Amino acid sequence: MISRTAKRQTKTKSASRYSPIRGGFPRRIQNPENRENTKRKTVLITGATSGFGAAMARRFAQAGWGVIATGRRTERLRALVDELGTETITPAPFDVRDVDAINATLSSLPEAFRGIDVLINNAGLALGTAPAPETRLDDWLRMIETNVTGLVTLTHRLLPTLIERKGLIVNLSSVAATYPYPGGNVYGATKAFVRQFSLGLRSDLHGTGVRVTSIEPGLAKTEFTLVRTGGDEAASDALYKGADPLTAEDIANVVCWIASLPPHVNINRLELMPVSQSWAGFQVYHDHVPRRAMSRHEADAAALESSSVELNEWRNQVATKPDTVKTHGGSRAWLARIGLNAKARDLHDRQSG
Ligand code: NDP
Ligand code: 8X3
Repeated sequence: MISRTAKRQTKTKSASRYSPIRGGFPRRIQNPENRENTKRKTVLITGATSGFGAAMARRFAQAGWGVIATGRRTERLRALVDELGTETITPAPFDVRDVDAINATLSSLPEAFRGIDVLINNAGLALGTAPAPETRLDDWLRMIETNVTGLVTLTHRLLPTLIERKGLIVNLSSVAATYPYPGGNVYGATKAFVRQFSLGLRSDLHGTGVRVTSIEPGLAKTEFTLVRTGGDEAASDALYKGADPLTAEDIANVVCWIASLPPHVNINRLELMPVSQSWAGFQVYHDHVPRRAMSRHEADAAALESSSVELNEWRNQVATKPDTVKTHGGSRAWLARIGLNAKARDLHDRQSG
């Protein structure tokens, strides 16, 4: 006959084998954070190949969740699986704009990852910082297809399972949804859609037990700015340098906290910024001052001046090797985005006499 103590020890031992990080039986885990031996929950994270998404994959794995990681860059998904283990995370590579790929991938998930409790609609991007008349229509359409159409497609596909499991939907909106800035045009509008869609879903899902949250971060250092500027590392570095921006881990911690709240608590909207960021004033157009958009080089000069890069060195480079000059987005919009409007205006005024 096995004594009570021995029984307890056997139970504890087998529970500890179910470490979500090292592998083991995936359906029932001991949650390292609340020490409860509960049925493991599963989260699907879009855009897990970089930034917020990758940090969330790690954070949820650490908290004992099963993670379905999506994104287009399969080699990065593979690296996450190597890091976290096949029992904890499964890759689901698809482009959120491709409905057939979404359906095919979700239909062939490994059995242990089929019941999805939390959907995190994180995949998204901004393209460009130019004012509306100077943008490329293709960029606008791609932002809408990814940030809006992709997000609603996946949400629609997963609603039945989320309702059945009284799940949670977390949508990545942005401060750009609420506070317009020059050059934010369609990006900000897609994020306003995401915020409003989240609130609308809350209404429609009333009584189902499904929770919905819109997360609205400000400046956060990820690959976001590299993507936005078409790979301009100098612009990305200048934006984050000395600003102590939010990190991907900050966002991951917030989202994981939301997912771990008791089922009767819904965070509707959550806006967060780094302490270094706050709001600037309105811009006023005076009809007696001629409107002249800053040239790309003027904008760069102002950005560089303010980001403590050697302006003279840069001017020299413009004069001698203009083709090698890295630009910062090429418009006042970029400066507004990084809070340099006043500097830009000064420079503009000085240069135009
Ligand atoms: P990153 O560029 O680091 O990550 C974006 C992720 O989205 C990547 O994993 C990328 O994966 C994925 N993605 C982009 N397009 C597609 C697509 N068509 N299909 C599938 N996946 C796609 O940026 P962040 O981590 O910063 O951004 C995450 C979210 O947070 C975005 O929605 C962004 O708008 C929002 N946000 C970001 C802020 C910031 O300052 N960083 C602030 C506020 C909101 P892959 O390329 O492999 O497909
Ligand atoms: C990203 C934040 O301020 O660059 O959504 O638009 S911002």
